[in-house]
Amino acid sequence: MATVTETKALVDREAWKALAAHAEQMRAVTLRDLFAKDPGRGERLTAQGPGLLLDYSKNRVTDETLSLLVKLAEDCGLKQRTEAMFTGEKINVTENRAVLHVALRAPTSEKIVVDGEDVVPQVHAVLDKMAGFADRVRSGDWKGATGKRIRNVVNIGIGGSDLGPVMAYEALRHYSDRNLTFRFVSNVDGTDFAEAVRDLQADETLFLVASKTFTTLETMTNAHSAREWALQGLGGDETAIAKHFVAISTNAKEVAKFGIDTENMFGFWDWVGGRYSMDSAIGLSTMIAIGPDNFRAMLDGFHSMDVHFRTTPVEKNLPALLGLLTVWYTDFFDAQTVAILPYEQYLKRFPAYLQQLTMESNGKHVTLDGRHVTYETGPVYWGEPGTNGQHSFYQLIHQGTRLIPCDFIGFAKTLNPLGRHHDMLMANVFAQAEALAFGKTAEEVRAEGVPEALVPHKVFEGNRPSNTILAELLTPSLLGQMVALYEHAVFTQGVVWGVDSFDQWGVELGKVLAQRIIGELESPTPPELKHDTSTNRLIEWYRSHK
Ligand code: G6Q
Repeated sequence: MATVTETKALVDREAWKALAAHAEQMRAVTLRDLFAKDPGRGERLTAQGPGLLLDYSKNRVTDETLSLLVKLAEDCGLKQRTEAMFTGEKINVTENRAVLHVALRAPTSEKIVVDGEDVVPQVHAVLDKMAGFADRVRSGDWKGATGKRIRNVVNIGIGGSDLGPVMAYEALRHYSDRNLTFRFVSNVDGTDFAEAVRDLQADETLFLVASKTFTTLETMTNAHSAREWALQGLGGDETAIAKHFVAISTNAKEVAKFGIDTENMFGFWDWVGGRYSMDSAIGLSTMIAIGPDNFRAMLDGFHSMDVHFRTTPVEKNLPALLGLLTVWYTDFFDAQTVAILPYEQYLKRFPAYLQQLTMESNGKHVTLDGRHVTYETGPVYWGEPGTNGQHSFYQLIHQGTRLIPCDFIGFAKTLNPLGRHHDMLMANVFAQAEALAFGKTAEEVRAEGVPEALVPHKVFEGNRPSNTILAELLTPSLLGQMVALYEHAVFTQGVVWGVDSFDQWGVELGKVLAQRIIGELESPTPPELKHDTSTNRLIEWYRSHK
């Protein structure tokens, strides 16, 4: 493990202590008051990114809060840590790796050196290879074993090798080739694979096996089932497989062992974390769907947000502000969750994508130097596209007992203009944020003639914070910006909390235990079970009922 210099504990920092004291005063301050006293607030507390506007005025913050948060970021070394990331330092200390998803979208003019090698030319070589392949599939030039063109593309992967591709495909569906069908298989539950292929013909289907390690249980199990399914559909001809399987991996040896020609392997590097990999070769399904030009536009969008994050002062820096506001509520207002509420149907998988990005990154209880934290770290991220959520869980956000900061995401234009739909959709974005912030007092309710007994039920306390993120139109470039916005917000939080946002040791234990239990479930004779009595009993129940 790389050495970490022990740093001052977060709670001992002056800015942290000042924030804690300031938070006590802020508890009684309402957004109604803040807006009433400051007519310029709605204009002033906004920040403009490359293609995004962040309105953070409906947060329970004052100029003092913001300057203390900025000070905290500075004291925690946000600037230095950002430079360390962008220049390829091994900031993922527990895995001794550089963290260079920013290199995946760096233009050819940039130079980023890792272990003595400039990685930018390597990135572009893979992108060119992907583009060549994507063009061949899209044009019908790439033929299946029976000479038919490919009509279906099935991505097999899980976690970072699935969530990004699914989210991006859904988000950019408008730009996709509608003659191709895309499916995504991730779960080891056989239903996922069975349902994904039930209406597909093997001779028109291409499988992309996406796995950085090429050893992941779920992905390899699904890939082997896909191989059998394809063989069956192709008349058992082993040589036919080459035309129907390609791999996306860093592990050429395992790819070859599986039987995929490494000529048809698209590589990436150990400095790309799974949840930061949708813009690497892991995005091959995205590139086949939307075409290389659109994919490159998406990368340019990512890059523009990278530049914004790296060069803009914290007080005007969208990702930094977003990250710091989450620290504010998580650590000083006991907020446990953040709701992601995109008012854009194409972003329906965006909250699920962000769940991994945020929670796998900052769901940590020790600092870089291994000390147990004495403050809260990563909150739970969740959400659904608007307006659906309004008819289910928004009740709790408006009138429940918990503080749930919300990120509303909306667009000026829709990709599917249809009568008055879009104005209605956007009216709801603005109305929800307004209602959460300002609520409705008992007097206002009474003035409507509501019977006294009902008044408390109809009161909205307000003072519930939200960000509103607006952009003109959902384009590939905009999606890149949006993902990079959250990537760097997560980074900012990780820097303040002093955790390693790039490892994920927490997923290991369950995997190891499952490996042991698989044998016990499959054993023809009753195995000797040495778990706790609950687990033993559950295994016995399963064995006797399966
Ligand atoms: C993400 C994690 C994890 C990973 C999956 C799939 O940051 O590392 O979600 O992406 O476990 O791993 P493979 O790509 O190696 O199959």
